[in-house]
Amino acid sequence: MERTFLMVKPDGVQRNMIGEIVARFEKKGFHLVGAKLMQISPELAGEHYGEHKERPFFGELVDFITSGPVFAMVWEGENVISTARLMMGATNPKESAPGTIRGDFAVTVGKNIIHGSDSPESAVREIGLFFKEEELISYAKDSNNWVN
Ligand code: DAT
Ligand code: MG
Repeated sequence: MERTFLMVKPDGVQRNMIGEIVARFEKKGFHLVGAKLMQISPELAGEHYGEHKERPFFGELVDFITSGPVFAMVWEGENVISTARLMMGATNPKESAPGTIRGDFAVTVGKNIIHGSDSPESAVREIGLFFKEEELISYAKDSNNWVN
């Protein structure tokens, strides 16, 4: 079963969005296998956003993502990587559709509430950056039989 890395960013934590965001993925039918509130170090931020190192907003991005605690999660489910991206909405909240997390709750690209892996390769890389193997729990849930 596919897994993805999702994270409520510091703005989402400060705006009391953890519960709302977890609820959306739970109700969708995805399966939570790991979660923790954590403070990202500048080193981890640089690695996580390594693909953006040369972009003009990189410094701001690292400052922002380290500006307060984040809520890091791993979710499992059929097509969870691409479906979670759809549920998040476009990167720039100016373009994210209503009904998506960013479309409903964010205004500006610098403070867009949530991160989600954009491909199977990023998912594996990001899960490995944020979680130890023993922090991810495989468990059965009867309700999954009513989803898949
Ligand atoms: P996403 O978070 O949708 O995967 P991304 O990987 O392209 O988007 O960029 C990572 C984050 O960087 C994004 O969530 C917000 C910030 N960002 C992207 N483009 C930006 C821009 N033009 N100006 C400021 N911040 C930007
Ligand atoms: Mg990205």
